[in-house]
Amino acid sequence: MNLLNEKIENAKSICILGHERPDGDCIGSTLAIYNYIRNKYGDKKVVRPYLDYFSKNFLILPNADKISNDLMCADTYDLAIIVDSSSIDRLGDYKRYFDEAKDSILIDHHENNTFPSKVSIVFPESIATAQVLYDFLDKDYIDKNVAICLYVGIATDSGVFRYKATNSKTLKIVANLIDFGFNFTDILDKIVFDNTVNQRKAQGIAFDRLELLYKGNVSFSYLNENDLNSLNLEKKDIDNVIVYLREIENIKVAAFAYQVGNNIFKLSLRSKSDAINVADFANKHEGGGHKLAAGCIYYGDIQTIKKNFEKDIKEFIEAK
Ligand SMILES: [Mn+2]
Repeated sequence: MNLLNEKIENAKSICILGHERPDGDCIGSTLAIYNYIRNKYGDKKVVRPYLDYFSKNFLILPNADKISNDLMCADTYDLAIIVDSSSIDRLGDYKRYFDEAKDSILIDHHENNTFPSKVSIVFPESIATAQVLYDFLDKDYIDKNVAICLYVGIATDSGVFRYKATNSKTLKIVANLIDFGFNFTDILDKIVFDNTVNQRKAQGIAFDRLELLYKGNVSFSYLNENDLNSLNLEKKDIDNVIVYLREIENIKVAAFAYQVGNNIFKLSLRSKSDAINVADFANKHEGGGHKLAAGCIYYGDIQTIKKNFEKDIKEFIEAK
């Protein structure tokens, strides 16, 4: 029995935790574990997944309605299982459930993971936490529900099987998962590709402001709070803008800035080259992430931010 299964076996009550603003990998991995424990133990264990608010697209995942955003639950748990989180602050206010749990285990794929769990299972070469998780689940208890959740985790974190860390192992696992017989194209439409009209309008505004910085090496655009308010959108509704900024010819890095406060913007970064590690760049600007996908913070009005970011990214790329 591996460590994950051993810890689940020995715990009567379990909470599952992930990072703030959870993405498809985080939500998929959380629900894969939830459904797996239910398959294996029925109602014999207390299992509570806690995540921050997420896009309603994910509510089609099996038992997504069991995810709680309650920060005030008085219960403590024998075991906290943490997914997809590179450091303790990524849990946000849900950290308290980890602090109060007697035991903990982390499943993740972020390089330089600093999460202080009792046991850490981290495979940075893996495209998704859901891919790491697949190897640690007892195959007898993977059913269609678990398979759908793992599939969504892998599909979303790999940019639907296009990003560089996607490999034959990823696709073999995905082949095993779709053998459970779910409509895997329909799920991708509903979770990844379909947008609301206002999301498309926000993308339109961002495309209109698209600029190339640093001699065409960097694509850059932004949305501010007014844009979001006028379209009745939240931050999570514009997560995919960076995907399109990356899909521009001849660029090395894509950057998308979105306002999170007065003179504060978060920058999503994507690199198209292994030689440019945007996680290293982000670490110097109050952020972090993966080699090819990271995020950080800049201060000032958008014109100042653009100027400073262009100078910083130029220096960073030229130092390589
Ligand atoms: Mn992930």
